This record gives sequence, structure tokens and C-alpha cells, in this order.
Amino acid sequence: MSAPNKSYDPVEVTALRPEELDRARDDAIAAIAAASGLAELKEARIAHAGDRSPLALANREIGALPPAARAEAGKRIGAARGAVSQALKQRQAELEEERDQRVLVEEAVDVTLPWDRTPRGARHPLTTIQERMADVFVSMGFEVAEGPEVEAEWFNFDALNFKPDHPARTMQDTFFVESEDTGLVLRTHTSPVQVRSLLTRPLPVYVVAPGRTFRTDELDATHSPVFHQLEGLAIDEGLTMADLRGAIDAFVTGMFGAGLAVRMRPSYFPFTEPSAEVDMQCFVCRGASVERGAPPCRTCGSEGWIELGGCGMVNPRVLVAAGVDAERYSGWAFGLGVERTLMFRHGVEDMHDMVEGDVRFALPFGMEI
Ligand code: FA5
Repeated sequence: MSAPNKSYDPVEVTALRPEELDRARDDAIAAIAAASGLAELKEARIAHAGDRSPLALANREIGALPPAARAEAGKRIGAARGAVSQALKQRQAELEEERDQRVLVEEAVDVTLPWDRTPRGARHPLTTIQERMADVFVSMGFEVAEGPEVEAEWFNFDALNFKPDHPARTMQDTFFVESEDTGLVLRTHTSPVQVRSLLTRPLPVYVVAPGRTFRTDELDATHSPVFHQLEGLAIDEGLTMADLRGAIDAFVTGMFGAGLAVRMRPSYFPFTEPSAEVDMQCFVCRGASVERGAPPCRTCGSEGWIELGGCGMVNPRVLVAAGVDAERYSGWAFGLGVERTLMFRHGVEDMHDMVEGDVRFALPFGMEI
């Protein structure tokens, strides 16, 4: 700022000359108009309205003027600064409006885009049917038991009265863990849960054990190396084959509806004596397809019967292996194929569909729980 001076005229101070003030104002207004964005406008504001701008510097010169000249010079500077400030305000509003419009366009949400980016899943029908099968027995008072999939050979074979040279113990039929002498196998059936349940639960024992089982079978339309069974075991005083028969009848009614006959055919399992294969009447043709001239039935292959699994009275040797008094207690067991039950009940024709994991197979079964 210049020193106070009592004599000179404002028009003699360069910064305060009207044409200088007009130029500073016009430069400022031009720069403000040229600002194409809020950042550029900020720069123009600092350059033309900030503390070091020509108009601000000119304003400081007022103090050096004689008092009589100050009012007039102040008025001109005030008018110029007012014009700049007005231009800034107006351009700021324009640029903010432009920005808001741009944001509305650029950040618009297209509400018509598909929202379901994660396709819907479904519970696998093997899981739901397995639960449903177990539920039929739970409703009769059975408990659900579990056992490990990697099982001790003792539980899978020895305790179930398989002789050391039984063919099921070879690598032909059984997946051994690491090598045959580890004593561990992938369980070939759910029957080892019978012995585990008897060793850990107080008598009487009524359990069902759904679970995954493994055999060295090739995958084809009706077999899989990994499949599921539902084991059932009832050990009490005075149980007979008639109770077993009644339980299977109740299962067939619970799963397939009323009025279907059940039959047992003699069979052999080391852990049951006597043993049987249990069949139910075909729930589609109800046995009619065996009649001469009747239309063929795809569900039972026109046999009239569907095989459900194996069963029998628990061999007393198994009871003894599990520490149960075989003089006092008796009972029965069964093992049903879950995949086969799904195939019959829902007309699934090929096991491949169950194992390939294509969600389109599972979706039509819905989310039944
Ligand atoms: C057994 O596994 C006995 N543990 C069943 C049993 C339990 C009998 C208790 C007596 C008392 P089996 O090997 O027959 O039995 O198998 C039972 C069912 O499992 C078969 O009827 C069939 O439905 C199913 N199954 C067997 N192998 C396969 C396979 N590779 N793929 C799909 N299902 C199979």
C-alpha cells in the first residue's frame, strides 16, 4: 500500500484509474464466464476476487488517498467488485445446475435391469426325500442316529458278522482308505450305525440313520459309487418279524399313500437272521401291469413290485458284539436305498441326473423342507 498522501488524485494512482478498474472487472467477468467447471471457477475466484486479485490490491490503495477522494474511489471499486461477485454467484449457480443434471444422467439407475443376478437355488431332492423318509419313522417315535462316512472296518464288517474272507471286504467292492491294512473304509452301507447306536444308547433302541455310503460300483442309470441309504433299527424285548412288517407297511403308506401291499422274499445278510428283501406293490400301476394285455408300466418294468431294500431280524451275534444281552433283547433292522426311492416316487429314470449337480434337475422339486 502506498503512503498516505494529501494531494494526489485517485486517477493518478494506476490501480485506481477507472480504465484499470474496468479492465480488472472485465478480465474477471471474462474468466468467470470462461470457467467450464466448478474447479475452474474456483481458480477464477482466487485470481479475480481473492486477497491478491487486482481489485483487492486496488482496494488497498484507497487508504493512501486524500480523505476527500476516498469515497469516490471506494464507490468505483465497490461497483467493480460487486459486479465480479454477482458474476461469480451466477456462474456458480449455472455450473452447479449443470453438474446436478450430469449426475442425474450419469448416475441414473436403470430400474428395468434384471435384479436377480444370483440364480435361485434349490435343496437337492435326495436331501429332502431322505429327510421325509426319516420323518415317517420319527413320527413313530424313532430317533435319528449318525455315524462317520470314513468308518472302522470293525464297525462296517466284523461287528456285523462278516467273515474275514467275505467278498465284500475286498477292494473289488469296498473303497479302502490309503491301503487295506489301515483298518478304515468308506462305509459300504449305513448298517455300522446299528452297532454304534447300541454301544452308545440305553435300551430299548429305536433309531433311523440316513446317510451317504460308498461302493466301487460304476455310475450307470441305476447305480452310483456314492449313494444314500436309510438304516432302521429296533431293539427291545419281544420284538418279532411282525413288528418289522408293520413298520415297513407304515413307511410305504407314509411315503406312497395307503392301500399298497408289501411282501418279503427270503434273502441273506450276515447281520440279520432270518433276512429278507422287501418289495412294495408298484404305486403307479398298483400291480395291474402284470395282467395279460394290460398297458406296460415304466415304474416297475411291469413287474408289479418295486424293491425297497434289505431287512431282517438282527443276528444275535451282532447284539453280542455290541454288548447287548441277546437272551433278553431281540429286534430288527432294515436298509433302504434313498436314490431308488427317489427314482420310483418321482419317475427319475437316470441316476446321472442326481449326481451331476445341474440345478435345473433340483428346481422342479421346489424348496420342500
Ligand atoms: C445293504 O446294504 C444292507 N446293509 C441293508 C440291510 C440293512 C439289510 C439292515 C438288513 C438289515 P444292499 O446291499 O441290498 O443291502 O443295499 C440296500 C439298498 O441300497 C439296495 O436295495 C439299493 O436300493 C441301494 N443300493 C445298493 N447299491 C447301490 C448303488 N451302487 N447305487 C445306488 N443304490 C444302491
